[in-house]
Amino acid sequence: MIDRIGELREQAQAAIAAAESAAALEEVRIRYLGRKADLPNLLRGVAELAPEQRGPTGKAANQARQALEALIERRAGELVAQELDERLTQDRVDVTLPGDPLPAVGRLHLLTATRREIEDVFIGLGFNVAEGPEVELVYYNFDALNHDVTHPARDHTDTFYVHDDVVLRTHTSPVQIRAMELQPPPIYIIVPGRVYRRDSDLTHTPQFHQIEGLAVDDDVTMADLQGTLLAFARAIFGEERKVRLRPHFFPFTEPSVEVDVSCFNCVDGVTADGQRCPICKGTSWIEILGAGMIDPNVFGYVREYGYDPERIQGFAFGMGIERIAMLRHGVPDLRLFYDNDIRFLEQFG
Ligand code: 2NM
Repeated sequence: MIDRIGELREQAQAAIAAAESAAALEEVRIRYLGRKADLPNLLRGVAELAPEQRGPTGKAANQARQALEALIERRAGELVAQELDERLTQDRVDVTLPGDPLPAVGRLHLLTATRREIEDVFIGLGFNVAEGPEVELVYYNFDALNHDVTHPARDHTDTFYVHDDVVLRTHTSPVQIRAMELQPPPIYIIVPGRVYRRDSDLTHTPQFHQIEGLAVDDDVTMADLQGTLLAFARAIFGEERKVRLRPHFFPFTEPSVEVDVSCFNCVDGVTADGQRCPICKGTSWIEILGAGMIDPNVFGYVREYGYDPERIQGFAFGMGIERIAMLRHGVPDLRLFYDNDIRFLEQFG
């Protein structure tokens, strides 16, 4: 009998040590110390033993029960501590982090993203990027760009005058005159930047953004202009695009053209759902910029810097960044660029 008690005690000890949860430990307790378990049964059977065996057997069984109860209590304590340990590890909070939600990551404004994409296209074609002043001399903004003294853009109702001979530039072309003063041909530059005109309605803001281009070399022709603009149109509006040049007038170029790109939103002016295309207004063509061959009169203003009107020729072009971005992304209202409405801004960049 005493041997049996020792055996049970050892089995129970091993089971207690192996219990990995409070529930498992409770099962062990019931199995070895519960009402129907072997050890309590043995204790109840002590009365039937021979008198000289009752004392030692009862003592051994009681010791075993007390020892097992103590072991279970200790194991239960270990499990509680272990579980707390795990919870604390899992629920660990970095109290050094800021209490507020992390600030939202910013992004580029659609106009900035568009300007950079256009710049990248022309950089890929060998152009450099030049910048210059927004407050400009009338000489650079108009005179050197072959604007007659009677040209309407010179009017105080069309242009912001700072002084008699100082304006907020109305285009970035003056930077191209400045660039030609600093560098003889060949020159291949694009000029992005803010420009200002006294215009304010649904489709005009007094300040907007342009990118102009200038290429001057011995043998630059209108075909080079056309190929350059075709590469630009395909990079920005899709590889399937065609371009067409229509005659136009600009003071600083002769001949001058307006440039259309084939519509990317429809086939022959009709959209996939049978509507008249809202982008090209059903015409299949979208005007994207103005361009032309530099008028020799413009080179006359920079002759002494190496631009002999008799020997060199070049092309120039200019586009509105707002217009390119609106066409490309279907932006319906120019004012969205300047309202700073996060719901608009978050969609781009
Ligand atoms: C345009 C259209 C046509 C242009 C001309 C020049 C310069 F300085 F070389 F004469 N810069 N940009 C130009 C020509 C700009 O924008 C619609």
